[in-house]
Amino acid sequence: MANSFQEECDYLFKAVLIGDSAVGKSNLLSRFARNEFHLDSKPTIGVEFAYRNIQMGDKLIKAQIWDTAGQERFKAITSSYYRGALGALLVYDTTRRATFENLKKWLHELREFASPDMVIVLLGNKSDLSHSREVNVEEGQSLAQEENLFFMETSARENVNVEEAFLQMVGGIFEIASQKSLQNKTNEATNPTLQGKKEIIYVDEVSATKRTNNCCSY
Ligand SMILES: Nc1nc2c(ncn2[C@@H]2O[C@H](COP(=O)(O)OP(=O)(O)OP(=O)(O)O)[C@@H](O)[C@H]2O)c(=O)[nH]1
Ligand SMILES: [Mg+2]
Repeated sequence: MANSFQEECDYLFKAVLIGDSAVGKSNLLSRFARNEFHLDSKPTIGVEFAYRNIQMGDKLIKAQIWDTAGQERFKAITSSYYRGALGALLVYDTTRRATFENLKKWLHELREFASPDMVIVLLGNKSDLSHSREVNVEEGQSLAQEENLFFMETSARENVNVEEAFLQMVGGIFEIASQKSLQNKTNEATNPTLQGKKEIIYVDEVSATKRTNNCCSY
């Protein structure tokens, strides 16, 4: 049986997880990709990937999600990490104010390395730990409003809003990709020399070597 990577898709979207160390990035991803949660997970070293196929209308989307360490010592990989990414989940820990204060630094990095029309969802994770909360939901909401981001509080542990967060991001990317595809079709109609040409833009070297025949990214 084909696994989710081998299955043919209409779109391949790359997205990244970012945020300070131990905010729960890897557990959000393992919850979304495999419905797993680990209380004793180790800090991520280097970069890891996970895939999940998502049906949106009549299109099958393969979401390729990149996860890396929040620790400063892994900063050297930054530009390749963001290359080709169309979405980001920016995560802080609702029980550690410092991770919320550091969001400014992450937003600065996004502005420097990411595409300007990237879909960004801000996530306040560990909402299950209400007794040790240090950041109110209103603070998250107001930062998101100021910075023009989507926002949600999540719990990877209790599986609250995890699916919703990833789907919001993928849905946002899909909307932009559909608009671009419509625009390309309009251009083809007005410029006959473009007709029949299929545009395939590779996300990065990794997906270029591994991609299935029909996958393309926008
Ligand atoms: N209570 C609770 N704990 C969580 C939640 N999400 C993650 N954790 C715990 O927080 C710790 C760090 O989680 P990770 O997913 O490894 O954090 P990370 O952001 O990937 O960290 P780095 O890889 O170092 O950047 C682990 O002990 C997890 O079990 C959550 O929603 N609720
Ligand atoms: Mg991690």
